[in-house]
Amino acid sequence: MTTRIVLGTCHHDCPDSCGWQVTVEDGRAVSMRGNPDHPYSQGELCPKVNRFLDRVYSPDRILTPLIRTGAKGDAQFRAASWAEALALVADRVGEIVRDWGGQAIVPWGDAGTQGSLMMNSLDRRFFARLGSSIQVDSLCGAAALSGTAAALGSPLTCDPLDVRYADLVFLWGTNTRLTNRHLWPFIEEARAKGARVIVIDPVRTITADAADQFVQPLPGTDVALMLAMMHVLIRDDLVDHDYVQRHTTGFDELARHVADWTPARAAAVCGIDAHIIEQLARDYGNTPKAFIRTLIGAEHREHGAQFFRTLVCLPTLTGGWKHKGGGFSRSVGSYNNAFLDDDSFSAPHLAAGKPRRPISMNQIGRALTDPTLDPPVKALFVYNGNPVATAPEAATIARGLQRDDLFTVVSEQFMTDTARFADVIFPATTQIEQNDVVTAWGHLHLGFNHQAIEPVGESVPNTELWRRLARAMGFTEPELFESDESLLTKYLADVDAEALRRDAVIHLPLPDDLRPYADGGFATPSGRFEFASAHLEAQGHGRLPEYRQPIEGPGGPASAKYPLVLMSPKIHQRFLNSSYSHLDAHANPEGEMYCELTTTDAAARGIADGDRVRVFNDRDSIDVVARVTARPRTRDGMTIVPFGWTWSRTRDRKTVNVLTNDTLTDWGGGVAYYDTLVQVERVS
Ligand SMILES: Nc1nc2c(c(=O)[nH]1)N[C@H]1C(S)=C(S)[C@@H](COP(=O)(O)OP(=O)(O)OC[C@H]3O[C@@H](n4cnc5c(=O)[nH]c(N)nc54)[C@H](O)[C@@H]3O)O[C@H]1N2
Ligand SMILES: Nc1nc2c(c(=O)[nH]1)N[C@H]1C(S)=C(S)[C@@H](COP(=O)(O)OP(=O)(O)OC[C@H]3O[C@@H](n4cnc5c(=O)[nH]c(N)nc54)[C@H](O)[C@@H]3O)O[C@H]1N2
Ligand code: SF4
Ligand SMILES: [Mo]
Repeated sequence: MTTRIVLGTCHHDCPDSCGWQVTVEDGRAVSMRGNPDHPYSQGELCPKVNRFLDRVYSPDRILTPLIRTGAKGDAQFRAASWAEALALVADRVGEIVRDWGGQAIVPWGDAGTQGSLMMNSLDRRFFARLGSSIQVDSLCGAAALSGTAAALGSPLTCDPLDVRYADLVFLWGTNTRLTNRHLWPFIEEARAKGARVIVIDPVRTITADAADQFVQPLPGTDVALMLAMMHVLIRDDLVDHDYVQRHTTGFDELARHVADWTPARAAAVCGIDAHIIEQLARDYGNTPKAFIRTLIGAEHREHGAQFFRTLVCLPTLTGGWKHKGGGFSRSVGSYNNAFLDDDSFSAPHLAAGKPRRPISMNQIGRALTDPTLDPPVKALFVYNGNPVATAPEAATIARGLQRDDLFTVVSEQFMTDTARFADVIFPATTQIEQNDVVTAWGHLHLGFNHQAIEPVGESVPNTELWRRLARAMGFTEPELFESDESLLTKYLADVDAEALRRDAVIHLPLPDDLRPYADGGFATPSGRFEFASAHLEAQGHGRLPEYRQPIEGPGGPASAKYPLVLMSPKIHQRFLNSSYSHLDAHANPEGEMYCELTTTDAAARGIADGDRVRVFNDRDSIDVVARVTARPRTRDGMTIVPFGWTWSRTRDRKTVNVLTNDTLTDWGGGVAYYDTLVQVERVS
């Protein structure tokens, strides 16, 4: 028997990008555990990935190409050979290009794998060669990035691990213990030295339960809270005037603007006590090493980017950026750009002379059902994602996918909400069956993933799928067939690739003392942080940070009919977006899809804990069980249906995203999932 230990890196769309080691005996992976030498994840994985091998060897895995035999959506398929499935796709796609032009073909890929090769490399070339439509916008991260970068002039923020030096930690719209769990020990390290942890979230999360203080504003009202905090900071002179004078513009204008934003005014908007706002501001202003941590939770709103633009004003006013353990930290993925040659994956010349229109991945339902779209979408390729479960307006997406004249190709490991609508499914490998490089967005390490086992069944890595499709289409350009090794060599030209392959993890070659704005250096048009910004005003985002209400919110036109704000955040330990919810070992402990209500809202509707209820709005309805407890996670006027259950686990084969809002965010191309209003009623 031969036994090998193979080092790898988790590919999931998760800030932690943990290191793992796979034990392989005679070609079969027999165990997998965290890599104890990984400087960030330190030998631990998570309740999702601890059972990864069950996923790899699951009897439900898709292991051959599949061709549809039943009605669209019925999940009825027959196994086919690669040759037959490729020929069918080449035929149909060739016909569509001839009859409608390349733009009738739309790719939809997300971050189901964050490995650089498998997420987004040869697919760019394949779709450029086809002259397809271009996928734009983002389900995750774009609004946070844009709002931050608009204010700082750059998307770069502090090293999350510097939280360990903080004296005060704000976890603002992020559920660290669930979604970024390997950062928690660094927060505990600060706490052991006396730091206080404050969570600000409309939902009482497991992170809120572990904090020293939990502040629960009404959803989407944080900008008012931030403006009032600035009011207090300026009123009580807790401003670093030297920093402000040297590195910013527009302070006087900001001071006049926030003069009206008294704690009392914000308290009425946010639904929290004015004295809490006073205290938050004073604690923040009196603590040089006050660290603000966030990820993406608050971006999923119509004014999602404004949240981030406003939030970064706080460390700028107090000079918090100067201190290791101070400042502001969100995704640090952008640090990779300086070291990795992402452009080496593109081959834009393959699209020369071909018009390419943008199609929003967030509004794919609209694109599939829009009778005026010219050319209409005639073929859709879905990979690394499950839009019917994860994108908003999912009922519209499902309706689009049922069109007889639409040809849908999905690359998947499992029969997802989306795959069940496909015409052809290609089997995809899992991370332990392929080589890749993984950039992290929750820490500053780069990971390598060594292939541990041969592909299971007839599954192939995504790159191989694009090569096979290009060959089947009769394309001949060599760029379409470049090997993974060759792609990696170019991509990694500027990092220590040898150490990366050897240890499967390296720290990005950045200084230990990162503090990106300790001495100003804001890359805005003026070279200063612009509290009042002419260029943001010109783009329609307001000269100053402003609190705005969403159209689909309390007091808005739909609120008389649909009085409850629906939050659909990630709450499950064992699901990763919609992944894993199809496996019994993960889904059974999470129980049934539910809707949580406060006792007051439940009583007003005659609903008791465990009742069957209908959650609905004009978009659709879902049939779930009510959860009503004495200690709710919600506030009155809000309800929660956690996001993650897949179709086969729900009563009516629908996920919460049939109800959510596909309005794009104020800027950045994010989407307003959480600005969704619903009504809930008991089903008798
Ligand atoms: N277990 C598990 N871990 C995951 C994932 C998963 O599905 N399951 N998904 C991964 C992915 S893709 C991502 S992007 C990250 C996301 O990581 P996070 O950003 O930490 O997670 P979210 O749950 O999207 O949002 C965090 C919190 O934002 C809150 N929030 C929503 N609106 C507002 C608001 O207006 N104001 C404030 N203050 N808070 C608000 C929500 O209630 C939620 O608790 O997590 C990753 N980790
Ligand atoms: N209501 C609501 N909706 C949300 C969110 C929310 O908080 N609330 N969060 C949003 C966020 S932050 C995100 S990031 C999105 C996530 O949305 P998606 O990216 O659609 O997330 P998943 O459901 O995990 O789907 C990933 C799929 O990729 C597949 N996959 C994994 N590896 C590979 C591979 O190597 N090749 C191929 N071909 N496929 C692979 C998996 O099997 C899985 O089905 O959801 C968003 N949707
Ligand atoms: S899903 Fe996240 S926490 Fe779990 S192993 Fe992967 S990177 Fe780590
Ligand atoms: Mo995400």
